[in-house]
Amino acid sequence: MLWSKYYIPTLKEDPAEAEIVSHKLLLRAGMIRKLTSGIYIYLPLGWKALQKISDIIRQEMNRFGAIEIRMPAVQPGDLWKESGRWDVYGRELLRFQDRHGRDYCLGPTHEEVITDLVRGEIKSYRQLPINLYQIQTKFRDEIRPRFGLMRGREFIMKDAYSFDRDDQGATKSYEDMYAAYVSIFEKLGLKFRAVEADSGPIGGSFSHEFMVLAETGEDTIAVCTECDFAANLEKAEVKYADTPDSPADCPELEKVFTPDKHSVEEVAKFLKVPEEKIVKTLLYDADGQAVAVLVRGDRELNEVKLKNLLDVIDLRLASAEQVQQWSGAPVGFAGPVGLNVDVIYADQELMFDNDFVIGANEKDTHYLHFDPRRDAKIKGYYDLRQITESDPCPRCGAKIELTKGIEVGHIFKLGTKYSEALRATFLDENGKERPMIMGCYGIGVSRVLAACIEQNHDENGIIFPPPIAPFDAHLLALNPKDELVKDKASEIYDALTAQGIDCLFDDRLERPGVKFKDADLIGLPLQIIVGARALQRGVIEIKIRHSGEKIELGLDEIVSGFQEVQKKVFEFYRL
Ligand code: 9G3
Repeated sequence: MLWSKYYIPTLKEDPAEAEIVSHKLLLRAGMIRKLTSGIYIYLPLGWKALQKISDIIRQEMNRFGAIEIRMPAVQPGDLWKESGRWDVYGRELLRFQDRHGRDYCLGPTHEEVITDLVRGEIKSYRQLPINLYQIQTKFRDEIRPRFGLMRGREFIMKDAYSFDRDDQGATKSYEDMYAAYVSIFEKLGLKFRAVEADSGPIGGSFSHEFMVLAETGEDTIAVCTECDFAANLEKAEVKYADTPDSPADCPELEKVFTPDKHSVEEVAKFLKVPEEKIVKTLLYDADGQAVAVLVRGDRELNEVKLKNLLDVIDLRLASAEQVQQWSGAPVGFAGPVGLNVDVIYADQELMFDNDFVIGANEKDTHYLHFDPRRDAKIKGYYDLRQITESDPCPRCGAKIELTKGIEVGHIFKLGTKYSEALRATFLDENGKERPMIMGCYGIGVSRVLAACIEQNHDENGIIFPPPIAPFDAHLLALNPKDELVKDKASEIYDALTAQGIDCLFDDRLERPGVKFKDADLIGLPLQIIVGARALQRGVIEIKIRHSGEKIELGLDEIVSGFQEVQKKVFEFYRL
């Protein structure tokens, strides 16, 4: 493709509104342009990369027996009313009416649509299992879309849905999709980890997220240094190697004056006790219930674990008024003794310890010598805290590490949540009517492009792994006014193209510096540089974008030399 006949509007500067590197580089490399908040136009280079990502996904999904379909973006509200989700989702679900006044939404996902299709078509166990998928735009009206393709409102998703006759079949479907995802992300040339994840409101019992490892990732994952344990921090369970011995007996509660000492740090310093001998009392409004949670002062509560324990829709920190009302004291002095709440839970770490400092439910006052089992009505002790790097791996006990990731895939065992709600049933071998067992499997296709750039860039621009790169090679004719250079570059272009190498030929009448900068910015894996001086020495130069390494090739060995270097690059990405 000749640059002069293509459309790549590169930018010299970072656009002001771009906060993260992938957003900056997608704009500067002329790959996307914003239409409106959270909604983007994919320009030629961006669209070409997205098509390469989609083709790899399609190839692997088909290989694992999934069948491609295409569902509408516009969905009838009636289906969402039937599934009960019309009233569960708020303004994130973009709703509208047609000319007859009927309700619709712009599809944020397609469980209802696919289940409605299947309930009308599948009647017998002989027709199961079936796995249908699509690659389609989704719309989710995020309050604050930001970070370019990372968190857009309209985005491209591959979403697949499996239907099985029994749980064993559903597990097989899940394992097949897990294997397909591993293969997809390997073939995309990305460094990733599959991690145990929380299923959230979607329902179902089990899920894995696929994370592209990048320090700018929004998610934190816990990864074991020895075994293959890996979990999203939201889900990572904390295991106690052994039950610590029961503590010594504890002196009686003693009130102490702690003038204006609210935070754990202030109280610890003032009373000269370590933070782990303080117990934080966190107050929550859980679907209207007043809930107190006790965690050690040096620990973080994991709100996802709490939400799953309480099984509530709406969990929020108590307001200052609620704190005053429930504890009788301003924020910072709440404690479990004499607290006016519906229920008190504690992190399991407190079960075998005592002699803690707690708020005394009185302004500027704390208690010493709190013994959880003696002094408070604790409903139960559960794993409620955030795992830390000093905790042992919950599987093998070895050291774990926390690292950042970008969620690009999420697979769920759904169970019968939608097949029951929409009565998608089949007749089994004995003619008995049963609900189909479902699974659903998503990949954020447009987010993969952003995550790929977050993981693969340097100060000069993008460094595309070959499978995602919009072109295989970037051919630069440094002085196109020089007939020799121009002719040789065109000859190389034709020879590479004849070998099936997809080449972007920068034939512009621009200075070499501009061409070098644009080539590094766009980040194709290999640059082929044709310059007058090198030609006089009978050579051209190849530059490997990810390492910066430059290799000279004689004019008679260009195609074979290029293919040699390309092989080296593929090996680097373990392709
Ligand atoms: C909504 C809105 C936003 C949503 C959902 C529904 C996320 C919703 C979860 C899923 C689960 C899986 C199939 C592909 C893989 C992910 N955000 N989810 O259900 F109405 Cl506004 O989408 N769906």
